[in-house]
Amino acid sequence: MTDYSKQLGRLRPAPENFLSAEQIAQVQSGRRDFLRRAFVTASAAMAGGAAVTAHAAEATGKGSKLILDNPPWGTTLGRPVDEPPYGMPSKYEANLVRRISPGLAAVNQANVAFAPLQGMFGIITPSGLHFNRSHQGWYDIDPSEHRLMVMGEGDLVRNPKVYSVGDIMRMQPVSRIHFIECGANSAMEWANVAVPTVQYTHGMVSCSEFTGVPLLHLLQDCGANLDGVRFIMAEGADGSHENRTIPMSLVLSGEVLVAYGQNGEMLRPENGYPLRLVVPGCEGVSQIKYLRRIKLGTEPFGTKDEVLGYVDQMPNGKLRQYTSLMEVKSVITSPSGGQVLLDKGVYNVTGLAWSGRGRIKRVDVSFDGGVSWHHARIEGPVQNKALTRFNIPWVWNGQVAFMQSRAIDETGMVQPTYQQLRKVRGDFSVYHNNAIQTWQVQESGDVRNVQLAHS
Ligand SMILES: Nc1nc2c(c(=O)[nH]1)N[C@H]1C(S)=C(S)[C@@H](COP(=O)(O)O)O[C@H]1N2
Ligand SMILES: [Mo]
Repeated sequence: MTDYSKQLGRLRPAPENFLSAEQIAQVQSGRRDFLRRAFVTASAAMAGGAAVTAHAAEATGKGSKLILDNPPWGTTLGRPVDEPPYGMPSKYEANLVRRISPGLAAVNQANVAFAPLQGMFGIITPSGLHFNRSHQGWYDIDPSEHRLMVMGEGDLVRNPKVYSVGDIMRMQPVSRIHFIECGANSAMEWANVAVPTVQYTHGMVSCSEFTGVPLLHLLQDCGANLDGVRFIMAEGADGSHENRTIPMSLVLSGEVLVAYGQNGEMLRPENGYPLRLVVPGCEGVSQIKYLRRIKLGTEPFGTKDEVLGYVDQMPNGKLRQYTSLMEVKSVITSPSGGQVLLDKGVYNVTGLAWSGRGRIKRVDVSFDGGVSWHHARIEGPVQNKALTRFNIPWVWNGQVAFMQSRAIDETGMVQPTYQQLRKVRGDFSVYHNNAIQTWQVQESGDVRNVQLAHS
């Protein structure tokens, strides 16, 4: 194998991931001058997802001092182990946060905060960075005052019940890793608005280990006539009273969960505490937060959230309804829009792939805009309907490049190009954009969000 270590490239994160002047001042206070520059550079790089600390230290010309000197943390007593009682990320990571897109102009409550995909590793989204889409703002609901009702049309449910959170937590739980993606993820790209970073192009997807009870168990517990039910309606307790129709076939598969756990602790309030529906593979809007009601029926319910919105306008002017499956998709998360390749050499190109139909089978990566493709290395074990991490080394020769990733799932579905997608869907869509993303690397090393005419 080639030894790439001597030609290792350096990556600068997206501008917004640099620490602000204020934060830099914080870092500087109480530290010796020569240490500070190295730290600021290194921490800024880490906030952007680039592991270049060694280079950052060298760049200041103080690399040897940093390893030879005994710094304050090597000569003093550290902080008490029980402070703070709930741990937080390092203060040097303060810029890796959720953000509202510059491309969206809505009030803050009824908006969406995007996850900073450019700075994450692996497949689990830290709960504090899970994207947050709330139509009416989020709430921190007292779990002792929260109830979930299961009922049905006619005599579909023999014993309609009202459950407390405690009732549900007493049942046999399962824990499963799944992605949640808003149907409107990458919506700006339909109009080729070219928002600057992967946080805004793809940051409405996140992935957690959810713990809860299969909804099927609750229906059985209520004596539901499982053969007679064809659709269920799920409704949230928040001001938007989000409600959606979900096909009974998904519930019967056992995959739909009434979840209370997220990444080993209770759900975060922003993500639906104390109960949310998890509908693996379906668009985010079906995954009702603050879940308060399940109603069983025989026809789709035609709720406000599937009539007024979440429909796809097709080229012939007709509106397509109930398209809730999230198709196979992937994106390179680093290097990505707004980041800068600081010199020629080897980079680890990394990204995420997912499919609402099941597991990811393969991810191909191109550096020439889709002319030639290389198999990326997939990090296993690959989970069902979950984010999947891919990596591939790449030598940047200093010339213009067009980076793309193309995912293929276990059912054989292949992520389409924009040309292929627009041919079927036309130009009026908002939701369900799973097209191949292109990042242009310019000669300067700047990475930009572009769409190519041919792909
Ligand atoms: N009760 C309720 N559930 C909701 C919403 C909401 O506003 N209220 N937003 C929906 C939408 S559009 C999405 S994309 C997902 C987002 O889940 P998250 O905020 O946990 O990322 O929740 C869905 N469930
Ligand atoms: Mo959404």
